[in-house]
Amino acid sequence: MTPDPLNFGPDFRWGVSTSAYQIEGAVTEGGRGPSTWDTFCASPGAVLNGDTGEVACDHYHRYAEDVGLMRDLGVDVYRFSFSWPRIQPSGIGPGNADGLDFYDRLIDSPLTAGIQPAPTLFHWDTPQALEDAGGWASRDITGRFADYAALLAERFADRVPLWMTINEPVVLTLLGYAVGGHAPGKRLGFEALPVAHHQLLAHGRAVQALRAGGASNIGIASNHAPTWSASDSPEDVAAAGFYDNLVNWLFADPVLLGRYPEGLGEAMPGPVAEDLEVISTPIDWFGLNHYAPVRVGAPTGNPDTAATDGIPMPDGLPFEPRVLEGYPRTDFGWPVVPEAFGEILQTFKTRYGDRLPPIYITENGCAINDEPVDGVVTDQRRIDYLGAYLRVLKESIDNGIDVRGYFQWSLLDNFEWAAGYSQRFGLVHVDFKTQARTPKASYHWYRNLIAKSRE
Ligand code: PNW
Repeated sequence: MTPDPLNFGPDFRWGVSTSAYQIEGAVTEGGRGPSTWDTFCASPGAVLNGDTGEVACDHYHRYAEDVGLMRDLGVDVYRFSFSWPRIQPSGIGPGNADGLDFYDRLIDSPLTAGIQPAPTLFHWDTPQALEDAGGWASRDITGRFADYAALLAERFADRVPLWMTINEPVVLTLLGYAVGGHAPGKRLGFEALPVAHHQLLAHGRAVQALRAGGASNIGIASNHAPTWSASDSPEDVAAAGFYDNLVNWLFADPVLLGRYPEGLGEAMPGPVAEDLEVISTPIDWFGLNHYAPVRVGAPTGNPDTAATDGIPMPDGLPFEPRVLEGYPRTDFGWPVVPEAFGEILQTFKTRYGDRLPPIYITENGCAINDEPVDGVVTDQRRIDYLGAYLRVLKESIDNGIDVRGYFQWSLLDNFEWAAGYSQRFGLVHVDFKTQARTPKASYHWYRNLIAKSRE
């Protein structure tokens, strides 16, 4: 009998991921302060159809039902994020009692169901008051973030077995501050590079504060994908190499090697050498979010082949993302390229060698927007996607890459940032009018896969 290519064995940990602003709603309840995403959503034209996270999946009130869905799914771990403005409404000072109480419930409820809570400290919803004081462009926020981490450790370290500091610092840097497609909507171009440094420093300071407060098993959730050069020409290869440094190694090298890729450290503010010591504070595991590879060439300005997702780019960039032809696409238009998942894992192993801690896949998934028909959501294309990506993951593990767990993005259809509710990443369909939850075919498929791995 051939072994089941999707049997990961009994020790592999299965999970689902969510984030606070994308699912909680209740943005004015329990003393929560405003976040940059509340502000961004209120700005006309910023989010598709004027959608906002005001209600989202109403997870703030319906978390118990959602934990029930996870229990029936059989996952080992639930990745969610703390909303910083629920804990500290203006990003500073003592913890807000109602906010802390909510996260007590969100931690205790999975634990009671046999699921380990795995919170991320920050998934892009910066307290607006901190943004008004300079946000991630200002070094001050790193001290605020360390205080916030200390407060969380003090309250939750006894019950949280797995921690993540920051989600996808590259996306906040580039979309939030360089090109403005995400909150806070700044268009600083390369002047946004300090935002990367401050998030990395905040990460390092938070690792230290969490440990000092008794927390252990700490990682980061950083997204990475291969950069493919548009051709073998020296111009394209150089452009792709620059882009690769900017989106991948700018964020992983400082954490894992204590240095910036060539040419990028010079752009950073502060005592960079000392900061790198803090940034490279050892972590226990590296969380990798993976979606799709990017093809990049030298600038041509040809609008037919340049791919910018409709976001106007700053002038004079030394690279140009290109449309990646020849692959199926998700409903969001992202190419489906399972072999790129294996490639980025292998690249991490080669690049970091002994410095690479165990990996968790902290996000992977796809927007497939099937709606219920007679109460049934037959999202076969999501099953095909997950099957193909998980096969590649299993091969990578068999080839010696130390991956300990996988979190599918996402449990629920949710607020997909600038795309609003138009893109559905969930294993569970959410009717945003009634809040009815309907597990999709992919939910039943994932449940079966988890159960079989444990046999
Ligand atoms: C991640 N890109 O965002 C986030 O962590 C999630 O909150 C989000 O819902 C999920 O992926 C799906 O989008 C990304 O441009 C945003 O390559 C943009 C990119 C990748 C991930």
